[in-house]
Amino acid sequence: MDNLREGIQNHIIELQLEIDNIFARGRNSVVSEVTVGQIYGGMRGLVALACNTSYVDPYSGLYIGKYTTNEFSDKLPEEIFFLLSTGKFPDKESLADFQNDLNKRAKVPQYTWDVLRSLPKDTHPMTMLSLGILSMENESVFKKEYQKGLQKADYWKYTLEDAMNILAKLPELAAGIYRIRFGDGNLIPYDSNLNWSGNLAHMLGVNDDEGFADLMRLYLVLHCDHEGGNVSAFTSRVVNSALSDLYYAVSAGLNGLAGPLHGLANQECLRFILKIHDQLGADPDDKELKKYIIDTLDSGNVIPGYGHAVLRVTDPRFTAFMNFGNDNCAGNHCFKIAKKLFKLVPDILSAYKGGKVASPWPNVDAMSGSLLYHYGLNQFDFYTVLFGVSRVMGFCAQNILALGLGQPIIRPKSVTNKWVIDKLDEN
Ligand code: NMX
Ligand code: MLT
Repeated sequence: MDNLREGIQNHIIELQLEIDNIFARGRNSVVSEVTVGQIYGGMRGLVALACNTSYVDPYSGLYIGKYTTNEFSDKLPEEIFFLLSTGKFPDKESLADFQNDLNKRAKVPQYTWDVLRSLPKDTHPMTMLSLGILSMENESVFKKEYQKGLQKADYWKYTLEDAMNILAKLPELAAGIYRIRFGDGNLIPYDSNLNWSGNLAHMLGVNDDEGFADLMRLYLVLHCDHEGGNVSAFTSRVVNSALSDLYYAVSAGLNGLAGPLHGLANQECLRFILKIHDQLGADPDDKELKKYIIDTLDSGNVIPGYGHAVLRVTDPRFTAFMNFGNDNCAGNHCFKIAKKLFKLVPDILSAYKGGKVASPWPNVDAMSGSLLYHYGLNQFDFYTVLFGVSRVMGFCAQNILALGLGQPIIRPKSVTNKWVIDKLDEN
């Protein structure tokens, strides 16, 4: 992985130069302000972080570097990790070198399997993923080097080592979780002739179809990163900013991803679709489906897979999944219901309670489950694990770059109501 390390090193130098120039133009310049609404409203829309792995434009969606979602969605996840962390796609040789390195590190230690097999049978797969990674924390190269006395400028290099060790093990870990939790517990061996996503598809043992392997590739590409302020990436970065190593930081990020307003929405979407199927049949008419959606809202529930804290258009990742579905799963009943929901939900959400929903459009989670279901991966409790495997690439890249740039511990200031009242009185 020499080329990856060198690519990151060069990227850190470029980014540092940009930051130096920004600081030269005015370290104390005001570029954003905070409203009372934002202080009490989850800081949505507040610009208070820099993240150079990816950027989410409210109207055109996810960019990695200069590439739009459409421009990178045909790549391999390994190429995406390279892009996230170096700002460039790898050439052939760098890709092969990176993949070889992943192969060498792919084996999950026996003690992790022992931990996972000792859990209650109905443990959520996201708990197993987070715990599986945390169980390996003792392997952290960063931690060992830090204890020996590591220079700050080298933090990122050993964090990269940890990232490689974690990323390499994710296909085996995730597939093993699936087979322990939903199968007979026998693990399918890793195949070093396959790439990262190909191995995951193979070791799940669900489907040998090439379409499924391609869906895994697309899935792991599309969920990789979504700038720095989302719950899981931000959590991971905050934890790592205390110099808790990447095992702690990744596990923490995954714990955030496990919430139904974030990554768990993908399992909730399929649950929602299956309920519609059970109650209204495979081909509900628009009128009854509209009523179902409105009843769901009136009973105080969200429509999973719709809305976003940043996006204000249909998520291009949703569109990429829908295009895949049109090409590969057009006749599937879940896919058809997901498409009907796309036709109806935005108008309903736009009009709901005077338009209080900021974005009525589908996000990444609205379609992905139907595609997995089509290929026989129908245990929807597992879906967020796949989201997590992909999103760990973003956590790793964000933390490596932040450490490379010498970013300090994250510690924003909180205030009391009294402070806000006094401030308002002053104005
Ligand atoms: N269904 C019903 N109500 C919604 C929805 C939705 N899909 N989206 C937003 N709202 C409500 C929201 O609950 C809030 O209501 P209240 O004032 O009563 O608390 C109101 O609209 C305003 O919220 P927004 O400002 O539009 O959205 P916010 O930025 O707070 O939250 C989400 C963003 C993504 C958490 C929210 O849209 C949501 O809960 N969506 C459904 C869950 C989901 O799909 N999450 C996945 C996001 C992507 N990911 O993978 O992480
Ligand atoms: C996403 O992938 O949509 C998220 O991580 C949620 C977000 O960006 O807020």
